[in-house]
Amino acid sequence: FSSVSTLVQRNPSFSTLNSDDISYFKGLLGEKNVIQDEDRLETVNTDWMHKYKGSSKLLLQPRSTEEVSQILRYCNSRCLAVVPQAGNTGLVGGSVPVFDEVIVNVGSMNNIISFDKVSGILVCEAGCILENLISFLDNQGFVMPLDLGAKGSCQIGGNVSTNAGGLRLVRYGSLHGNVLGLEAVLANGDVLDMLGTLRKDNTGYDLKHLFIGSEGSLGIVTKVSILTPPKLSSVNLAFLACKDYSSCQKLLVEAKRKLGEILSAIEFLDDQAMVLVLHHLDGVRNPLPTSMHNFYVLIETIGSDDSFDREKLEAFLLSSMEGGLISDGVLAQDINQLSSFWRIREGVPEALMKAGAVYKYDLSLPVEKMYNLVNDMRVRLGNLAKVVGYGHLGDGNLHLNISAPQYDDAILEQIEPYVYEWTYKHRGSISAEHGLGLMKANKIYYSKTPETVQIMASIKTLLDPNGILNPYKVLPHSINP
Ligand code: AKG
Repeated sequence: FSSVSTLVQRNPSFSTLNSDDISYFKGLLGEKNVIQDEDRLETVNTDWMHKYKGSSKLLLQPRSTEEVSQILRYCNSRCLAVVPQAGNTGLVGGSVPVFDEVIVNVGSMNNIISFDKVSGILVCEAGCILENLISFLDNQGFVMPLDLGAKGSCQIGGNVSTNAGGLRLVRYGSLHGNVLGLEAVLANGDVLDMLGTLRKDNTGYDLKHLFIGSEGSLGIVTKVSILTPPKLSSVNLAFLACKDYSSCQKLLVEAKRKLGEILSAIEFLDDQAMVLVLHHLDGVRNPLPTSMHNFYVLIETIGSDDSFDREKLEAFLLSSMEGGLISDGVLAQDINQLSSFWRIREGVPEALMKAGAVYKYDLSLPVEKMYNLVNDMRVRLGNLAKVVGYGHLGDGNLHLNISAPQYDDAILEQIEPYVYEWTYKHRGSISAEHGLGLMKANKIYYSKTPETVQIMASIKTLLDPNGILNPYKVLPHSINP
């Protein structure tokens, strides 16, 4: 486990649990939703990477907004710290306790409340698993504007709270655009009903945005309403090889111009990522096996006219091939091939997990500079570790992952603060889509000015004066002890 929590001190103003607290929660939620079993606690105390681990003694499983409200009202009055948790698939230590915070898991709140087939607006509870929402919408002839590798276990409340980006942001935009409304419970138990289903509403400050991406530090999101686009009939996916990063970048520019409205995803991985996927994931094979290429790019189109879309895509691929931007490529011929191509890109984090220790950086950078960081990092680390680059080419979002047999301070010293300084110098963001969590709370100044952070801290104090919600995360520890 990372030694990160040893850098933070437990805030002494938080109370510790006593038997009266447990009795209160049992009275409120029933015995079976108040969990003290060690095995169950081990799972919810530990993050997906097995890198961050808390020591919470209590997991609460509310089934309604009213129960969440009662829990928070009580915790606030007792000054008990709380970690809001959904699918616990986060990558920055944001969804697990640092010390003994009470875990409030919204997974039992998993009902779809309504779906309007005319507007495409879905209203559901925070604990709905993303993949279940995707399947539900598919049956209705619609799609979720959000799709990501963790869809089988991540939950929409967590996605919204972290403003997760995923594979189709290039087409549908971020959750700040797609979430039309939400309901959130504040630290004092007050329920903020902002569950609007309107496309347009300019009546004052749009406070829902405070809860999108604030990682449960301002309130617990309990319900969301989301605008979902109709499912279109024609989906195509090309798996392409490029000789260098400059070709990937030119391909992006061409794809945006030539595919226009049908472009739905443009993702990339480098050869190191491909090697790891082929080595660690069962049943995955390289669709372009004749030689190893330096870069692979997936280009997906979604449109409403199969022959028109296909013609457009094929013309684009032909001109890119003739222009030397693509060195090889293949188009998925059926749904199985389509998912096997996506499995390669979506499987990179899993392959890295299986390879050993991994240092993860999720950066927004100017596309033309993005891969220079991977090259610079390789020079810095030499044989100490493997440096892997992949991510959302169309969004300028690099996932820089550094893989080593085990965590080692000598490696970390080569990576940080270099990676953050590099990002700052290029006016990038140190968290494109994963949040700050515990990992980057103290690094916020690389991407935000002191004045901005101060306003954030004031908002935090206004909404959560005792600081009980997700402490030690998001804001720097000097402000948010
Ligand atoms: C992705 O694969 O798009 C992710 O967001 C995960 C990146 C990572 O594991 O570093």
